Amino acid sequence: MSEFIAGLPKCELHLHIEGTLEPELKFELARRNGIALPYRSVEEMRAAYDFDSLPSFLKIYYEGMGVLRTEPDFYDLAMGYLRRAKEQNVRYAEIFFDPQAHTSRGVPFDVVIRGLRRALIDAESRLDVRAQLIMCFLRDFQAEYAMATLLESLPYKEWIVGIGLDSDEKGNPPAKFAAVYERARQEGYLLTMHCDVDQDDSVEHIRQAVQDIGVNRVDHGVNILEDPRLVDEILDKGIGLTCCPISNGYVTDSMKIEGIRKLLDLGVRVTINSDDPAYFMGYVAENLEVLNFPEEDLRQLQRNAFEITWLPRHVKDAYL
Ligand code: ES4
Ligand code: ZN
Repeated sequence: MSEFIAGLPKCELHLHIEGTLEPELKFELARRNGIALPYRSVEEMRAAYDFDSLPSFLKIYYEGMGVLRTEPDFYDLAMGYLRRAKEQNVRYAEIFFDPQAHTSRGVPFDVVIRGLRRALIDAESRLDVRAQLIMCFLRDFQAEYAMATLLESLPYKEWIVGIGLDSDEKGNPPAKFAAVYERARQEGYLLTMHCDVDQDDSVEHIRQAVQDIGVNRVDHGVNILEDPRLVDEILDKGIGLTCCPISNGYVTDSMKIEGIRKLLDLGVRVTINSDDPAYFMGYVAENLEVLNFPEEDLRQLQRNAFEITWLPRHVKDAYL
């Protein structure tokens, strides 16, 4: 790890908390909850992480989170991530969570959010790492279930800064969730969504997200380069992209570093993030490392990240 990257004050905006579940904690939670795992060791578990596409990754990701059952489980998950964030000099994070990945298997919404929220509060006072939560809907479930989840979240609105959309994108375009996004906007949530790399209709999905839904950010979104007019539009609107090179390398044939380079050169507010670090074996510092960019570019990537955070202007300015 370069000293420069280690020392750089960092900000992470594309991080699935369930994707930070390291094998060691998975074993600990399984033991605590009396769940049998089909692996005998951390090494065996990691050896099963042989995904090469989004669906093959998602299968292991959803199976893995079955050990998360109680409020302390979610606390330990988030606290584990925030401790690592501290070690990497991450000063601020916006953290995705997937409530439906838990409610769909019988874990109540309030168990999930109370555990995560308590970790965020403790991390701020004990570690001086600040974070906010973004609630993601699973796009391969029906829009009605997303809407019901949105309504279920309203009593906890003060603890959630915005919404996102993730999981399997094939056949699940942004338009499917137009009504959910409209209601979320009315409730005061900020809006982002995944437009994963190299999907069947990547550019059309980015267009829907930006023009029809009116998102504030796009998660991934590197394929926007295929449509220069859309690039101009996000430049005008100041929309940021949260890119994840190591993740790209797992779910497609490339980390898309050339594309990230091009977006940066065009002045797009591109940022570097880790996505699912426990599965892709790299936190944010490792993702910055693989780029091999000059120091000034790495500084610019962090300026972009703090600039597009969903923090009040004066708080943002204190980081910049
Ligand atoms: C994800 Cl890499 C990726 N893509 C879509 N949804 C996700 N949820 C967690 N990781
Ligand atoms: Zn993601």
